Amino acid sequence: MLSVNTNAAHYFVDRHMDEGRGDRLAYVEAETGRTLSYAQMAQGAGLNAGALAQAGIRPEERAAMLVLDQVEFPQIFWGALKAGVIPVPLNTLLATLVYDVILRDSRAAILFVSAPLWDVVAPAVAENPYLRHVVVLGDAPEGTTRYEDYLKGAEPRPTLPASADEVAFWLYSSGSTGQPKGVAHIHSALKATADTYGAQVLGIREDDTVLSAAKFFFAYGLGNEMTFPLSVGATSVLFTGRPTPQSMIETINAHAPTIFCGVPTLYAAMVAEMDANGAPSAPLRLCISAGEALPEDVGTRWESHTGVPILDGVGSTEMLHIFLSNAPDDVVYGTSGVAVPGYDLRLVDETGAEVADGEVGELLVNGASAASCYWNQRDKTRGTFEGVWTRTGDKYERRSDGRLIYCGRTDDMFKVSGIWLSPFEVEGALVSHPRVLEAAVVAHRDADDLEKPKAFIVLQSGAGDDALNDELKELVKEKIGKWKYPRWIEVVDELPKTATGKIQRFKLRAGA
Ligand code: 3SK
Repeated sequence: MLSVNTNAAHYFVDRHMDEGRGDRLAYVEAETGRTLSYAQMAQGAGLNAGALAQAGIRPEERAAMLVLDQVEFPQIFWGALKAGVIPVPLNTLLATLVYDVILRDSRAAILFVSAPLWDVVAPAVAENPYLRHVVVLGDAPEGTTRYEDYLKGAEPRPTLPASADEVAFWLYSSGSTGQPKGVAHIHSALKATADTYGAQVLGIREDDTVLSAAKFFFAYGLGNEMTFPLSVGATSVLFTGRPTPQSMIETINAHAPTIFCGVPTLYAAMVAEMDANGAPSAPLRLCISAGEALPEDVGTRWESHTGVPILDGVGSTEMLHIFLSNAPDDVVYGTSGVAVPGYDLRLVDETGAEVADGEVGELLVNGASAASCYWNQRDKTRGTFEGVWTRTGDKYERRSDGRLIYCGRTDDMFKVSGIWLSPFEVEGALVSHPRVLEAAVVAHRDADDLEKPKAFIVLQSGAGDDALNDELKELVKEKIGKWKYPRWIEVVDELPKTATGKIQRFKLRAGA
């Protein structure tokens, strides 16, 4: 009996050749104009699979990828899956010390690195006992191999069979408070996210073009510009540099994507840019947001500028993509929406009992895209993956209409006068002020050693003063409750964030 190969590379790459999509455009690089068709991607992946074998990299060994968003990324990634080698895309914004930890922890046997990122990883490579090959995309420093030379002489390889449950790739979670954790994902998880969020929320189609500000190395970006478009034969525009409001608007105008994927900080800055200089002229079909909750005001202003809603959603590296979201025909800003079809959600208290509507509980999720474990971290694995349920560490409240409201990370919540306070709610009120671009709220002890909210704010422009502080305190009192106003307000140039855009409140707490 003929059975379908459940290696994910078969579905996302090889299948398009059998179904006649070879000439379609899979990727275009916004800054350089370089392109990659579906046929070129399939050929490149086959060649990469052969090159790994030629270099002596065996199935289940790890291939670290410190690679920018460029057309080589999908070829290396899928080439590894075809060969049974585990690609480990790395956040391109980390420090040398963190690369050192990750390269040792993963025991990667080969590293692919984009030339502009070489200097930051080089000291970690020099000390590493496991790497047998270092392949550089671009000018190769001494002791490394140029990508083109590495591919020379390799014979293209077909896709090895892989079971649906077999580990396919890892992502390191950004570790906002601790050591990075290698999150191991199985082959079938990729298709599971495409079949659920990709098909049933985005409704992604072959004629879509996606632009994602989030890069490949982030689970959010991997879905946006790899799994979802490749599930239907659509096109992705790759933006290699740092996304700024201006560069994103220019790229939207130049490439006319139908789907734009951003994060709240970027949307807030783009809305400010549009207030000054107008909206992009190219028409979008849909916009999505994740990483942290989207402030209501940002969603409303974006939609009034562009005429297109932002679907705010929630995902995690552990669940691979979004499992809780607003839907295109059902957007309520200020809420995270409802469970994505295919996922079950529960809100529980400290004892594990389900909380009632209107009460705050930790969000647990059950779905086919859950990771199989954290590599070599048994306690953390057991603390997060509880049977079919994955703990998110996020606190939510369910409204009577079934929509969930974000209340903060489990460890960011605190009590004021005995009542739980959600930093996120106070932040939402603060950013509704036209002069406030971003806000973060943490607990700070007053003269009586009691915890009260303290706000750190980034202004759109200009400096803060007492009058503005008084205005903001009144605004919070009026909008969300008298006891919730920040007793202290500090203006800062920027907020500390993980590379994926989540505010690191623990850093503010430490210095608050
Ligand atoms: O942070 C999120 O909301 C997210 C969404 C999709 C995939 C991964 C993550 C962390």
